[in-house]
Amino acid sequence: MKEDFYWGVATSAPQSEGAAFLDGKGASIWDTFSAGRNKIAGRHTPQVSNDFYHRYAEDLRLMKSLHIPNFRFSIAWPRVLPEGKGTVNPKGLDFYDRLTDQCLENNITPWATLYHWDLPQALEDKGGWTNRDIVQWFSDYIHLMLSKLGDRIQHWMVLNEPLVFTGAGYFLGVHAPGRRGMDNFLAATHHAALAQAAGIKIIKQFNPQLQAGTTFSCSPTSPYSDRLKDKAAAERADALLNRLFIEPLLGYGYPVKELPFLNRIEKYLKKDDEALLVASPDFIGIQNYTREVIKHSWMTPYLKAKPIDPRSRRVNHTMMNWEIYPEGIYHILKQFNQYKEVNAIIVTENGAAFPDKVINGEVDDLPRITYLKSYIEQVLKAKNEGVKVKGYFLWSFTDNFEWAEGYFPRFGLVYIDYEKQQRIVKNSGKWFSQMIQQMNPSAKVIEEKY
Ligand code: IFM
Repeated sequence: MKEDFYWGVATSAPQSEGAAFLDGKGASIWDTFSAGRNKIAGRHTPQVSNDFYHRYAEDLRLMKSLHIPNFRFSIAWPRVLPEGKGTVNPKGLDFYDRLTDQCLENNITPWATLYHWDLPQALEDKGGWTNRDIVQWFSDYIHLMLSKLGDRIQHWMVLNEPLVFTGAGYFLGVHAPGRRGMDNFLAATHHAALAQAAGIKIIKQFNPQLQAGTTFSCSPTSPYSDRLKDKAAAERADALLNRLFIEPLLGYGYPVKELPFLNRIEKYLKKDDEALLVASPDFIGIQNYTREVIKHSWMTPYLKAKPIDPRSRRVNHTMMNWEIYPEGIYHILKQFNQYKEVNAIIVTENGAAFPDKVINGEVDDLPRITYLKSYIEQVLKAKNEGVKVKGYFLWSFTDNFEWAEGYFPRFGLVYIDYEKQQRIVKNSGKWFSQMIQQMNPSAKVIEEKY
């Protein structure tokens, strides 16, 4: 990693682009899922969102005016391969070509995520992540994108938060594709773990100079009480939330000791899989928003552990009902830093949703500034203590489609008036811009004036 510290903002294709059925794009599982009844709050859909597909040039100029030097976006697999494999959509490829060039023209470094949950529906119809063939389909798609953009995009992330798309999408059924049950979850988990390793290897084989990474959702877990049962429950939750995907990648295998139900994954294992699960990423992305306070629970199948709601604990929380706990990002950075195989950590997401209001053309979002300031301080504290954290990307640049919660939660530095497709830089956007100008190129402790 060349720079001292990468400051940036993050977003994703299915949450921002809109243009869901334009210019030859195929349907994604989120297009299908959101068409179902009672799946998404307010019956919202990602069809138009903030129309980034048409407004990317304007948005990148705004980003430049805020002096944001790095932009993490994702590529919509069904936009470039409408059926997930086979025939390529030239208009889809052309969009990412133009987006990349526009980033570079604005002096913004593009960081690309290859999979941010928008699986082509045509592949879900063949079993999606539960079908082992997905490792090959995904590998072919990665080759295609590298051959198109590998000359200009240096930083690549293979998967976005695999635990969330397998857990919410294939076990709980609350995210697309809406499937449930342990068998679906274990199959999807194993194939996603194979795909993350394959992706990293493909990027490095294509060009060893490229930086290959992948991202993980993570939340430190604290026991609800000093009881041994609660402590053991918190450890199990930690294995599920924080270790399930990184440990096989680094060669430790799945955390079966803490999570015996993972033994059933053997059903999907083939000869050589132990080696196929392992790769050497140049960096890992961690995505932290909160912590989980965990209590033993006989009623919760498999895990026997449950998170205790922040409201009942009477602690500050965001609109997502996630506890505001800045020390959590420090602890989780320390935890991931302990893996000796990890060379560099980037905070590829952190941010907060609050009920923003436009008053006299302004969005005075002080709670978000307070949240960001306290979290960033903890990131820099970890860095100053020697944690290999090399960057911080804020989620998100603009308000966007927040999955099953629709457009209600707003995470952006830039407010979107969806009706008029108008952009208003929130006070947090101005704050973040000033802060990174002061900090770049080297990360120091945030000065008091912020
Ligand atoms: O919006 C999501 C993103 O897609 C993945 N990480 C968490 C964000 C906030 O929920």
